Amino acid sequence: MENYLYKVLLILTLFLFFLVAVDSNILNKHHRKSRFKPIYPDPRFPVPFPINDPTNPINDHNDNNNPTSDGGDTTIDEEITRGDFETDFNGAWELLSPNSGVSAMQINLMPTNKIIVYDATIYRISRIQYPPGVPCVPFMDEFTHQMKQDCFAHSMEYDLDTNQARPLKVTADPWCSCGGLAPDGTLISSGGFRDGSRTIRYYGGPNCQKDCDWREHNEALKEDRWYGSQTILPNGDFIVIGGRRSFSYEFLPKVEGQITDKPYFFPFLYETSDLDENNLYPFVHLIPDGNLFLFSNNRSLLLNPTNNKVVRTFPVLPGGSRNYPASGMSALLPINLNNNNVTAEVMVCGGNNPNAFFLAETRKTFLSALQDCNRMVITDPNPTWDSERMPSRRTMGDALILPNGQILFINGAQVGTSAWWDADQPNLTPVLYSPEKAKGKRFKVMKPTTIARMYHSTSAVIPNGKIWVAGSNTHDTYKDHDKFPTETRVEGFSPPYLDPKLDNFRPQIIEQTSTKDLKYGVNFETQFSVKRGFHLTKNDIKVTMYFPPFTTHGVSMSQRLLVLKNEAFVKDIIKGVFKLTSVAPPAGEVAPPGYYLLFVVHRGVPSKGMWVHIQK
Ligand SMILES: [Cu+2]
Repeated sequence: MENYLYKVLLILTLFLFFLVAVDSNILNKHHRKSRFKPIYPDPRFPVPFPINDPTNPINDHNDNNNPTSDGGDTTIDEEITRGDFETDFNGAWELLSPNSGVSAMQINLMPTNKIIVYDATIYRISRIQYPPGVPCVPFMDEFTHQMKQDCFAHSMEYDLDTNQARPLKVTADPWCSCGGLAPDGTLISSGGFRDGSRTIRYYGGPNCQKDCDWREHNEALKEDRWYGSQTILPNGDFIVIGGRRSFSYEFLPKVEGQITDKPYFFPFLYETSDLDENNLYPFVHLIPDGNLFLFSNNRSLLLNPTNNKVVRTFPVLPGGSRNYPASGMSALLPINLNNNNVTAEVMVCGGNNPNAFFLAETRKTFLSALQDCNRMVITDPNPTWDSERMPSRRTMGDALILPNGQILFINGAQVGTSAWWDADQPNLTPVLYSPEKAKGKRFKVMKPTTIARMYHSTSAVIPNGKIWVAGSNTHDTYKDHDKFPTETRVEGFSPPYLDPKLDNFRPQIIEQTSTKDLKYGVNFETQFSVKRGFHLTKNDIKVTMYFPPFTTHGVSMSQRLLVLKNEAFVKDIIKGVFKLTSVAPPAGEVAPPGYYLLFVVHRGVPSKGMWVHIQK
């Protein structure tokens, strides 16, 4: 009997608890619609995550239709897809280095967190000399016909941790060349000017661990590659396409020190060359079916790099010329691997009139750069260009894909073209582009810089999510005093996602317990924490992988961002750790082998990048 009474009491108690729980849930639901702020308990006991602060100005609980905050509601539906955090922070600039020694004409971020920079050697000057013990380079002075010594470094390794530059030695002129990061972490650069026009140069990788320098192999290419484009292929090899009067492409040798096999004549490059050329540094994007999208001047096509056949052609992009020297920008939009049919969409923006270079060169008349920005889904059966207007005109800009999938247009000028002294009115104002937003709402004007970054300027996404901005030299030498002096200053630009107010929502990858060696198509785990991530669900998190491009002349070669498919999501509330299982990209066509920066993105707010490596 006593036993029976106990049981009844226990059931009654449980029932009461249940009622209280239901009631508080109803109250919570009311709070959601109420204009009154909910009252928050005093966090007297240690809790795994800080309790929501209703005074925080960040919209923690917006949804796609209603981006206004109603305070710190805590009832979250697992199925809800919430929009990205909105912020009115429009970026910030800082000076990272007052003088990096070498003007950054060509750059590539390395998995060592160093940026390899090189300029042309033809100037025979920079702002940093070889250290003692490194012999100078003898050269023939073209004006005096005398042999002279060049003791200036034209390349350097920029350390992102210390912002210090270490001079490097490059001799065969890599002026207006191209390059890319090989799967083993070697930077491979090809082409250049005169003695460097057929050079393949190597830096770092397994052949060198510490204090590396360039390893140059001259006459390794079959044709001159001055203003050519280099792109990584699904198997990790490189193709190098075009260059001045080189209407062909070739495949870089698989082994360092060997020479290429043969050039493949490619009429498209000839057909798209006009009086001002306007077909140099063609835009090349590897798309997930393994074909290469090639854009030159105003035309584009799809090339199969394994059988060298043109797969299809695309509609002409009207409005002007897009490649060097008109110098527009292009990017492959993020590849979303959550879609069943993986599509590929490209964008081509800015540039100038086909005659703009001639007028700038001969009359110093600088035509206004183009202001249009165009997208095309190239995997569509009947693709067409969809055009919009950028907030400002831009030539010689960079189009960088940010870790969260936004595109940043940065650097360049508003009038004129590429080449020395051929532009004016620097475009000091970066523009952020959100490709997923509705047309008309995609562009956001950022805070301007004060330093002109025009011809021979560069920029790069670095692991902390900032943009490294350097270079700009509109002269055939180094000028200290000029309207546009030769720039060796390095700036850092923080995009809106680095708003300090978003820091509590920023994921932090726990590198020790996260997978860094990925295999195609195989699930892998990333662990991370978020200070204010108590209510985080799988839908709030994206994992992205960024291939660090080789950037020069407004072209970021091999640049791509992949949005991975997430499988499982486990919260270990006690430890404050999230464990996310994602599917590695399926194949080299989607993600060529090599090093990528992996980011965990929480509703648009990216973590710091972690280096991962992917292969078969
Ligand atoms: Cu150039």
